[in-house]
Amino acid sequence: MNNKAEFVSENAESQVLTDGFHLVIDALKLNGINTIYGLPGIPITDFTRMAQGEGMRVISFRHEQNAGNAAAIAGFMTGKPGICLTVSAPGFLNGLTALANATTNCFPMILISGSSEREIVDLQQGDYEEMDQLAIAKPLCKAAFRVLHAEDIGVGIARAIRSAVSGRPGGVYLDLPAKLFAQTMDAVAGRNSLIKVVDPAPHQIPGAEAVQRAIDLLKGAKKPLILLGKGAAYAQADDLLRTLVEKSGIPYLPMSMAKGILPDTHEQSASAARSFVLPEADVVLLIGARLNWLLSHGKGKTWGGKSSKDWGGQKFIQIDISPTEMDSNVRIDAPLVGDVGSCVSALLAGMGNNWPQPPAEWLNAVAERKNKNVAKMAETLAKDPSPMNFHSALNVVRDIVKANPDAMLVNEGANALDFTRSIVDMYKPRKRLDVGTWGVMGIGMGFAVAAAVESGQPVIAVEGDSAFGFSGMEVETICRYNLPVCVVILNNNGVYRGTDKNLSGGSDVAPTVFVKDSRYEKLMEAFGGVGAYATTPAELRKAMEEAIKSRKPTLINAIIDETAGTESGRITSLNPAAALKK
Ligand code: ADP
Ligand code: TZD
Repeated sequence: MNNKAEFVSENAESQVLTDGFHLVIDALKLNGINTIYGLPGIPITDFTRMAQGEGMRVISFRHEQNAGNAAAIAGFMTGKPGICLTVSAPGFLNGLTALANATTNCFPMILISGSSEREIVDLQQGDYEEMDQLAIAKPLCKAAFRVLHAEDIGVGIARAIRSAVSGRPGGVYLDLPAKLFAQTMDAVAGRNSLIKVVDPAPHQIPGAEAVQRAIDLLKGAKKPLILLGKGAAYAQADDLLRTLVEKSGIPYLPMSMAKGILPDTHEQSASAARSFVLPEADVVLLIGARLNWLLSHGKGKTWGGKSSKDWGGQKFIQIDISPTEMDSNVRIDAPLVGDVGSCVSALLAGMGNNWPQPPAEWLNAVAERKNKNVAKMAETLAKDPSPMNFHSALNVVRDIVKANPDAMLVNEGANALDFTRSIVDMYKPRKRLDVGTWGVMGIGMGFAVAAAVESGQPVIAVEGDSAFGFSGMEVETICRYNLPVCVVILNNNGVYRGTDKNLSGGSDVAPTVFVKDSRYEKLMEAFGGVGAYATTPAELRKAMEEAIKSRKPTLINAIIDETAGTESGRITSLNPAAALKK
């Protein structure tokens, strides 16, 4: 194995050569990409060693899906594509779920997989880990490329970067056959073939007419509402968004991963009055948020419609970088196509200095509903039931996040997700990372690793006990890199709850039930981290405080009432059997 970026060929005297391994490393570094999340094996083992040798951070995982999730969320946090590196066929497939999830969530990432000999794959002659990976990846990502020649590596990486971050961000697949890595070429020609991508995510400026249309609609509103989505968080236009909200005086709702763009304690936040403002609002300004299932497709009872398919009568203004997002579910009266920063700047310029505040009647009605709900929640949080329930445990997490607003919060589960989202306030942008558009389980430890690596801040991962199981083995990774991750498992002995019964009366437990009183904390202890067992809020608080202070990998097994929680959390109605009960 050659560890040097350039070397003198033994055959052609004095010609300095480079190879495919180093051209890939150099191309990534040239574009400011210095971290790889992956899992070694043929044909990329040497690549991982060399990348580390060349000063890149190579974070090695126990399963590719977790490496892929780490890369995806690194992309969301930084706006640069996160890199996931896998071996061929099975490793590639393990990474593919994360790539598809990244694309669905508009997170920029590049899945780089080594692949087998093209000639053998294409004739289907049964190579080691044979698979036509490019064809399989294509429908699941934004773009897919294969590089066959060392001199094309620069172009391949440049195209992958641009595809991942320009326009609507997403996942890109880059296929690198084993033979490519060992190809050599003249070092100077190699260096010259690399591309430093200029302006990878160009601003997209909205048209003047589109801006005026949006302003006219907003100005005439009696009950305006702003909805911030994770596209707004991704855009890193935090100051502009805050100015827009405050200058307009309009109540706003953050979607889950948009929490913290403005602090959740902001007086214009209408989160605590969500079910009141959605059906009541007459003009809704969507910023980087799709009208998908998470927003009931912009219609139905949530929006004041008479039945589940009816339009509620409100008008929509939508800021999105993707023109085809408009009208995807309901009519968009004022589409504003462009990047969030450019669109919000244009709106602010058009609003001028004397923008009228929304009618006091509307603001008072929102405030009244909000205060009532906040008081109700405070009452619930003040209770101290034994055993703990979601509220009493999350009241502790809420305090810890308030005291540590720079900490990252990772969150997955069903009830563990829904309750955390509504109870734990966020104070800064891009701090809350969760299951996203698919509601996918398994992002937990991958996100936690990347959150720690990319931010350097303590990470709190609030996990349902089922959710944790999908990526739990990565606690070894967390210990290996000594990351300041505190995993809190809200343990109620099963999927959703731990109390289901076997309908046949047989001896197997119900499909949703786990081993009772599992000692998850011992998993962390097995690898040298800190394990804690908490049955009261006081024990949980103490363990979390210690974890944040010490920055030691910690897993707290927080024992929750096994009857607490509902089927699928807040989306019970999406279970097909719910229709039978109607
Ligand atoms: P949420 O789940 O928080 O509602 P979604 O993932 O549904 O958010 O929507 C995010 C939207 O943001 C996508 O439609 C995407 O095209 C858009 N988007 C992503 N980045 C930008 C950006 N920089 N400027 C404008 N829109 C963006
Ligand atoms: N598999 C994948 C990849 N994603 C999923 N969303 C599911 C399965 C189904 N599922 C949910 O939607 S939530 C959940 C599963 C298995 C786990 C809920 O149990 P939990 O959380 O212990 O994590 P709560 O707090 O007990 O509800």
